[in-house]
Amino acid sequence: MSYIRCHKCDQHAAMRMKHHRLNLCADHYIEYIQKQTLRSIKKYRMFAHSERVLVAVSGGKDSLALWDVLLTLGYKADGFYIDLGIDEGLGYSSKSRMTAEQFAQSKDAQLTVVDFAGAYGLTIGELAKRTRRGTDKPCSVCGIAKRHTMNAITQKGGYDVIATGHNLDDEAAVLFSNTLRWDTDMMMRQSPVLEARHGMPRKVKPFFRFYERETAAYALLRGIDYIQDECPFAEGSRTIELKHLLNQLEDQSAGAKLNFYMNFLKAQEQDFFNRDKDEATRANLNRCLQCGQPTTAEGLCGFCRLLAQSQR
Ligand code: Q46
Ligand code: ZN
Ligand code: ZN
Repeated sequence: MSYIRCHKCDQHAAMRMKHHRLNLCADHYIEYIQKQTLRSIKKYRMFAHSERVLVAVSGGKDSLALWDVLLTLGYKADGFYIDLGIDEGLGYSSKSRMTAEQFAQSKDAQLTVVDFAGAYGLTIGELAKRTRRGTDKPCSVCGIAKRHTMNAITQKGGYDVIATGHNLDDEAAVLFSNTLRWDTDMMMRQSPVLEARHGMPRKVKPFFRFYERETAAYALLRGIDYIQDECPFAEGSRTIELKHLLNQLEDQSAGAKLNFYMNFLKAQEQDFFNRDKDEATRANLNRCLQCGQPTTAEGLCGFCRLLAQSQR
């Protein structure tokens, strides 16, 4: 019987990557993902083995796979999970929290869990309703709250860097959205590494070169138990629409997404965008009077304003 063979050994190929013209068996695929992650970390100087990394964990495949790879590569990686209290429908937050906790336990790794409602006295949904920012979806409030909480935990725990599981599909969709609007300010800031500045920690995305199906395959082949459901509010989002369009392009031309994003990074390196202007904007950041985090606003940062509004 003929079957597709691994390019490195004679075993049955568990994963086919058309864009790289590479087929690998389970063991070689796992090794490939780990080595490529290490390569990205080193090439983009994301962090060193001596530094403490905080992995933002959602309970999904990308963040758990990333945590698994970092631990396997010997990095000092702890996890961080925010329980947003999104329990509409199938109990998304409860399920994802349990999944993250079980993974941490199985690896004997440290996971910090922040119960948003416990910390701030209301769930994300309630915060959105009270501040009238998103009556049907709390996403804009959720983004602000997650960023704020993540920065706070990084500072409190003395971490050097935050690592998130964003993959190529995520990054290409953001780039596509920014390009459709020609939002050059946002495009200038999109990068696998955002350096620490003005009190904000360094943020890195070690999986930025992997397709979503590649991180999913890694999680499956490593036997990682992850939550497959998306947050119920993600349904019908603009990002998902853009991902579908990019998938259509990819179907017609293998590697389209990778080229789109990697050539963008190349253009950035060649100073396609004016960095001086971005530096000037960032140099003028203020400190929030309530929490001390950097903000473009005068007085309170976006998050502290939300909290203040919710208490009125
Ligand atoms: S922003 Fe919106 Fe996500 Fe928050 S409410 Fe859910 S879908 S989790 S990435
Ligand atoms: Zn092999
Ligand atoms: Zn603040």
